[in-house]
Amino acid sequence: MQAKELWFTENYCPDARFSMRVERQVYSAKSRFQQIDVYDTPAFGRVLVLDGCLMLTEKDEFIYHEMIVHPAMAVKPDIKSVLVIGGGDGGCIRELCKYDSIEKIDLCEIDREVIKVCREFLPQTALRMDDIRAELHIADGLKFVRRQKEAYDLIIVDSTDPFGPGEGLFTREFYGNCLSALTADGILINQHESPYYPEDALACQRAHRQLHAVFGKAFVYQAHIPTYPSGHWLFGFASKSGRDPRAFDGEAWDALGIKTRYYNTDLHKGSFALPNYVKEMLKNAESMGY
Ligand code: AG3
Repeated sequence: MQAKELWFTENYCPDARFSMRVERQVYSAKSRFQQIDVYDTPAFGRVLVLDGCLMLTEKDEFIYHEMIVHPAMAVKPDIKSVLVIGGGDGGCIRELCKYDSIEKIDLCEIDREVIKVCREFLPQTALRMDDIRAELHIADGLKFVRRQKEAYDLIIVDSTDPFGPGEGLFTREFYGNCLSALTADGILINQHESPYYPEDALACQRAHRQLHAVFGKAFVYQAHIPTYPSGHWLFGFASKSGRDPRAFDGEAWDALGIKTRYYNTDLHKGSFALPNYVKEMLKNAESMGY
């Protein structure tokens, strides 16, 4: 008899799922906040799953982490202090550490177990977590950011979906506190969910509506991430000055010589060009009531 195959499946909506074959389960435990699983898979390498949702895979995490960090850095090269909310896997820290100009990176992760597990099983993302500029805070991002005033040039919200521990990180109150925590020309980037499946699209609209209301202007850009729902993922860009992220000095960024596998300055410009249905969705969100 053949050995039984093991598969991980994420449910995208009641009628669509995504599966990958699992070679072995590396870790599985419930923390105070969520179920944490790590699997080895032939198609995507080692993967991290929180509460049944795929957070990252070794094969394609570079796309997400490059796209959540580099566009903001290219728009505002003088960023010195950064706050990452969530991101306990260290992927954002790794990309931020490519800039010598960054002086301080605070990471605020609610679940210390995520950091522990990623340090042990996902060195590919966690490897710069001990960089001298990085300081890890085990705290609720919602509360942490409330106490900060004009402290950060860049805030990156690297959260889970807006259910469970990440829920508060999509609210108007949170974005308002981020606005006060930013310096004069500071930038907020958030993972903005997918526009495709209905529930994700609604999360996307809510996030955009709140960001737009709080910052007065909010831009959205996209990336193709094979292992996230629908493969089409959005990011939000909002800044205190309302600057347009499509206006930036690409040559200056190229001159830094930073090595990336997905991001480049042509792609930067293109990533803000959105499909019509997404544009419409976001426009409708801006005029939705509160
Ligand atoms: N944070 C965004 C993950 C969202 C994926 N959602 C899903 N699979 N339903 C990823 C954290 C990586 N640093």
